[in-house]
Amino acid sequence: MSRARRQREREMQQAGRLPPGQSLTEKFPVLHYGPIPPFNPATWDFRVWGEVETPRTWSWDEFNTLPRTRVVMDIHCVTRWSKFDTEWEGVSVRTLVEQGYIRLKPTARFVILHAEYGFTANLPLEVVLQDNFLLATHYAGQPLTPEHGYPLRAVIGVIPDRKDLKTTYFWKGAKWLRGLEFSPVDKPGFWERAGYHNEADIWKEQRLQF
Ligand SMILES: Nc1nc2c(c(=O)[nH]1)N[C@H]1C(S)=C(S)[C@@H](COP(=O)(O)O)O[C@H]1N2
Ligand SMILES: [Mo]
Repeated sequence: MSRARRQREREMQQAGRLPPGQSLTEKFPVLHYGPIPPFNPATWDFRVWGEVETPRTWSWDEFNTLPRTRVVMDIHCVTRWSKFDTEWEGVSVRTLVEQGYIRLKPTARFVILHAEYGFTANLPLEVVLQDNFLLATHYAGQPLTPEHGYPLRAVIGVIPDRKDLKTTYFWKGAKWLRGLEFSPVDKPGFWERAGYHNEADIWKEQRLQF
């Protein structure tokens, strides 16, 4: 617990960037259930299905030709650490929709994130289409490390000064992501079924659900 860390934490609090019950970390903790999956670029694919006009699959090479976006945001873990000004690069779902790579049916209302080993997380469609949700391949200018989700993970965080965007705790950012299911109905994911809050709003401290 360094002086510098506490000083920065106070600054973030005064700037209105520290959600209730959180504390600032300069590390990047690793949290997940189960083992880290291997990655084989020859067999990896990314699937989009459900309430879309055309279900599709991208290979790893194809995924890397999609339009790219860089976002800087604050991430907030339900285990009470917050990390500020983290830099992510990858693919924006909104861009994919706007540019016609994904054509949504009007019945699409929720997105189920599917990761390796059957892990899922769920979010409302409007959150997935926000600027603070990204399918990330890079963190801080480098490819993701295996423990943080290489080759692809979802991320959601706060873009400072964008209080209009909904932000959830970081667990909704599925690591080792393999696909998006657009659904007419909500389907609670792995942690949500284990008792974590379905909405997970960081400002309302929606941590657990009883
Ligand atoms: N595939 C997968 N993704 C996951 C999880 C998991 O168990 N499996 N855990 C989530 C949880 S609980 C958290 S807090 C974040 C942690 O991300 P990090 O390890 O990069 O900090 O990943 C999320 N993504
Ligand atoms: Mo977590």
